[in-house]
Amino acid sequence: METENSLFHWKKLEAKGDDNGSLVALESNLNIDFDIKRIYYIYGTKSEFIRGKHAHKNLRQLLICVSGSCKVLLDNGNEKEVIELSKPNEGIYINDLVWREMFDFSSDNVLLVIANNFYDEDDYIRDYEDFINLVKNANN
Ligand code: T46
Repeated sequence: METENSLFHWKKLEAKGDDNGSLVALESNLNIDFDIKRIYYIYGTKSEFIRGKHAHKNLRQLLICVSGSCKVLLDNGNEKEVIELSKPNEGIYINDLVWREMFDFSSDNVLLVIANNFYDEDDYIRDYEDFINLVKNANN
């Protein structure tokens, strides 16, 4: 499935292999549409815990559940959608100014994130009202 909207863009990743196993390779500006500056992964999140709860001012990321599953709520201040990530050969690109919350983590979940920028706490919008005000200003 290829979906592109203002909340996210589905990315199907080509897996090499057969019934014996699979391999997915991710390469800057080839099958990843930016220069990869940072890779991190999230694991061991309790199923009742909600991660994220923030947006970014300037960051593009690809989220892939390489093990297990989790749900992601995406909110651009005008519309919201919940999607489930559960396949290691597909992911979602998320742009800046999209509020995200990750929840319903399976016990075996490993969420891999590939980012086009280094970690910068100043890039985070952690207050929902601030986020809505920034979206309004960006649209004016
Ligand atoms: C995002 C979602 C999908 C670092 O030191 N370096 C890093 O690169 C990151 C991402 C985090 N950290 C530190 C900051 C906190 O002390 O790791 C701790 C946990 O980070 P945070 O609570 O921001 O993690 P999540 O799971 O709520 O959000 C993360 C990313 O921060 C965020 O950019 O879009 O995953």
